[in-house]
Amino acid sequence: MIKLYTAQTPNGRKASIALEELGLSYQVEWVRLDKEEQMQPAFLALNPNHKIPVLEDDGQAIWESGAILLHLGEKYDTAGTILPKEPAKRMGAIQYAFFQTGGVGPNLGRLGAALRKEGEKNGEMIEIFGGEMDRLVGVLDRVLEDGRDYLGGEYTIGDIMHFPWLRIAQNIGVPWISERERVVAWLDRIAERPAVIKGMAVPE
Ligand SMILES: N[C@@H](CCC(=O)N[C@@H](CS)C(=O)NCC(=O)O)C(=O)O
Repeated sequence: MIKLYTAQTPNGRKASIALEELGLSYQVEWVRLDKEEQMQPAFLALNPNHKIPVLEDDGQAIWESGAILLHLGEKYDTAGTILPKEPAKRMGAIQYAFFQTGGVGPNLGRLGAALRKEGEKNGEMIEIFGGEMDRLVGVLDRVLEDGRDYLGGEYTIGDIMHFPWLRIAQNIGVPWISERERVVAWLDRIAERPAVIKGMAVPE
C-alpha cells in the first residue's frame, strides 16, 4: 500500500501528480504544517528533515520529492510515462529533476518566505532570490527555444518537478514568467493534463 504524506504546497503536489500520472492508488495523509504536525515524533520518524512530501511504500519511507519521483518511475513506470526507458532520455529526465531541486526549488522557496514575512521586507533578499529566479526561468526559456514541447523533449519527472512551483509564480503574474511566452506555453501545456489537474487538487 502506498501512503503519501503531503500538504497543499508545490513540493507535495509533485508527488501527487506523479502518482496520478502512473494511475496508482494511494492513501493521502494531510500533514497540517500550520499546526506544526511535521514536528511530531511520529512524523520525524518518517522524515528527520520535518518536511513533506513523504512516500511510504511497502514499509519504506522515502523523503525528498526528487527521490520520490525517481522511486515511482523506477518501480512502477513500466511504460516510461514519466521516466523514459531509453538511457539518454532517462538521464535527461533525471538531469532536469536535479536542476529543479538545486535551483527553482530553493530559490523560489526563499523568495516566497521573504515576501510572506510580516513587517518590514528584506529588500536585499527579494532582489537576490528574485534575480536568480529570473535567471533560472531564462535558462528554461533557452531550453525550450528549439521548439520542444517539454524540457527533455518528452514529458518526464523533470517537468513535473518544476510545474507546481512555476505555476504558482505564473498565477501571481511575476514578470520573469509572464514575459517569457515559451515558458508560459509549456506551463499551460502541462496544466491541461488530466493527471496534473487531479494531482494539483491533493490534498483537498
Ligand atoms: N527539498 C524538499 C523540500 C520539501 C519542503 O520544503 N517542504 C515544505 C513544504 S513545501 C515543508 O514541509 N516545510 C515544513 C518545515 O520546513 O517544517 C523536497 O523537495 O521534498
